[in-house]
Amino acid sequence: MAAQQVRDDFTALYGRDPDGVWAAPGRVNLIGEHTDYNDGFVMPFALPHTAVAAVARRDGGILRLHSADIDAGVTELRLDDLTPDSDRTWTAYPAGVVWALREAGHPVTGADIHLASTVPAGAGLSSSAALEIVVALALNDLYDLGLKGWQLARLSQRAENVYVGAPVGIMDQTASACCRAGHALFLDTRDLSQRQIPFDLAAEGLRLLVVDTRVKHSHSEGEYGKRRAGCEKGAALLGVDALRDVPHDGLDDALARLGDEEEVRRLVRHIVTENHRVERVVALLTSGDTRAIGPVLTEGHASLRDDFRISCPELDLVVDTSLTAGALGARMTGGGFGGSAIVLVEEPDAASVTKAVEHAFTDAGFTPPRVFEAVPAEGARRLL
Ligand code: GAF
Repeated sequence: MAAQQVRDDFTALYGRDPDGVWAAPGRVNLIGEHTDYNDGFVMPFALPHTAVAAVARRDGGILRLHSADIDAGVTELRLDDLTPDSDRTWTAYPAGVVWALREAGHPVTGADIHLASTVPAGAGLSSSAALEIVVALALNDLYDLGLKGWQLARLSQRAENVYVGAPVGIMDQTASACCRAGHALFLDTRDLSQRQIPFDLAAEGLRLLVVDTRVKHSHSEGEYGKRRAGCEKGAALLGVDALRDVPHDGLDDALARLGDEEEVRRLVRHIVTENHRVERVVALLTSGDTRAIGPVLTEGHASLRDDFRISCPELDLVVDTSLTAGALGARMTGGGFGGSAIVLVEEPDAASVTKAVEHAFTDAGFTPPRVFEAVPAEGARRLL
């Protein structure tokens, strides 16, 4: 969405100019799934798809919200009335960020906001985090709050956990706020320490395809929370703060100690092996062995499908079909139960793998998927 267009739409809507225009991207997670609420490792990168916000400050405790993507008018809210868990519509995301900023003591007195997003909604590509971060960044600038990217991520996560009521981890907000073009973000979710890992697939003759299965997912629904609770139970049974603390070479011992807790054993196995996969991918990328990450991605999918049990027939079909058609690796990405998969291919195979997946969806009677190439883009920033 062109910044100038969003700016002009703001002016037409509110009858005055915005103070600025900001953008925050959606993300793809390369590896490290459901590890973020276990204090573990993740490795997302930003998409070129962004939520763009034109914003003006206002005094008097009023927040006005409008989205070019939703067929509804301007929503006007009084800041003093913002109440967690009271809004089931899209406005809960930006309003939740304002609520979280004020709850943390930041002197936000109101705003007029107009949003437009190119991040596909419900596709597991963090459209909600992009909305949260773009609003957080705009208010950070306009109210001169001096908050860093990771602090905006923490506040946005709090907005989503408490105000929206979705028990998500910190990955998506940090990705949107902190990713850099041409890099994947190696993030330790325990202390939010970060390393930008160069990730330029085109330079190596590779492509990463995103396949949106168009099966919509939602984090507020129960399954995500159940997995989270199961992981917390596993940590408690093992006597550790978080599953991050179970070392990979201590996995067999940990599983033996869990006895007949079959479901918890599966969850623990996924988290421990997944953290290890992130470390393996970082090692391979930093040693220049990029093609070798393919099988690690595919292992990650098997673990999410068989141990964490959050895949679906459409995601499995993308993975199986693309591997048969010659992909180097493939996995679901994001929260699961639908959304998107990623597929690593040699550049000359990109078109044939895409065709194979599209045909397989037609043959299975599934809704046609949306396939696009993902190139690591820049994190949240001011545009105008
Ligand atoms: C969703 C959540 F929002 C993230 O915090 C993360 O847990 C992810 O699912 C799974 O890795 O995107």
